[in-house]
Amino acid sequence: MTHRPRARLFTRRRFLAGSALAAPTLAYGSSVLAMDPVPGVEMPMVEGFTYRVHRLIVGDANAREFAPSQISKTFPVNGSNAPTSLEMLGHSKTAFQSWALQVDGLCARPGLFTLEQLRAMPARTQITRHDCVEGWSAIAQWTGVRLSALLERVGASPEARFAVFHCGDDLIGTPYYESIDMVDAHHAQTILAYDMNGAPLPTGHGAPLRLRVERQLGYKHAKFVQRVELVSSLHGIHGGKGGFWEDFEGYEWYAGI
Ligand SMILES: Nc1nc2c(c(=O)[nH]1)N[C@H]1C(S)=C(S)[C@@H](COP(=O)(O)O)O[C@H]1N2
Ligand SMILES: [Mo]
Repeated sequence: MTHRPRARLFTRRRFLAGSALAAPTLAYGSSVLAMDPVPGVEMPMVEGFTYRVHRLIVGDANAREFAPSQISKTFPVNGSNAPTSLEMLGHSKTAFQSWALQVDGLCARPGLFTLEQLRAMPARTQITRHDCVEGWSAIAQWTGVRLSALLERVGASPEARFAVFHCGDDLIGTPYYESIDMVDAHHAQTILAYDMNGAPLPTGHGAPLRLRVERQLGYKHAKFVQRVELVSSLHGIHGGKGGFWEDFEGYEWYAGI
């Protein structure tokens, strides 16, 4: 995979940062700077600033949603195009009928959830734009279980600060994984999607289940999710930076757009 510079995103970030500084009250600006960055995540200054600005200015606002007529005719498959775990490959041959998502870590009721069970839980459908760091975007409709509903079902503990998504594929011999904080985990548009454009998620796009975390860049949207682990710190997870590309390429953990 080649990755191009992110000129457009930095421009957008400068705009956001600029509007923060231009805010009428200086007190507001300084409260942005005084906010704690995410404990346990080392953030370079620009990333930390983006995170703070997003949390304070964007708040829990939704990412833009689009009309059905705006759905892209083609949506690229990027990164892995299939799982590599033998278990998941086996399940893909039987339409994932006996497959189950594992949810564990810091919660009162860890458990396994079949696709049927996930489909019976509170769902959301949204038409959103996926922005890849490599410079392409595409619009699709996604339907999935609200991550907040799943966290409620397992009784996530107050100590849980991050949701880690372990995937059934690997790149360069390491499983893909990603993580988000509880603000994004509880966001209305954060779903584990099982349908894309009204049909079961195609293999290349992450069947049976992929994360949609609409206010962040494409690499945060973990495909082939087989386990959600609730943790208080990212230190014990693989390289400790909270995601595959974060560990291997130094990508930002907070990829807000
Ligand atoms: N498990 C897994 N998830 C992944 C990737 C991957 O290689 N493996 N690639 C990421 C990247 S960089 C992007 S842009 C999107 C691509 O999703 P798509 O194939 O549905 O376009 O998935 C993200 N999630
Ligand atoms: Mo991407």
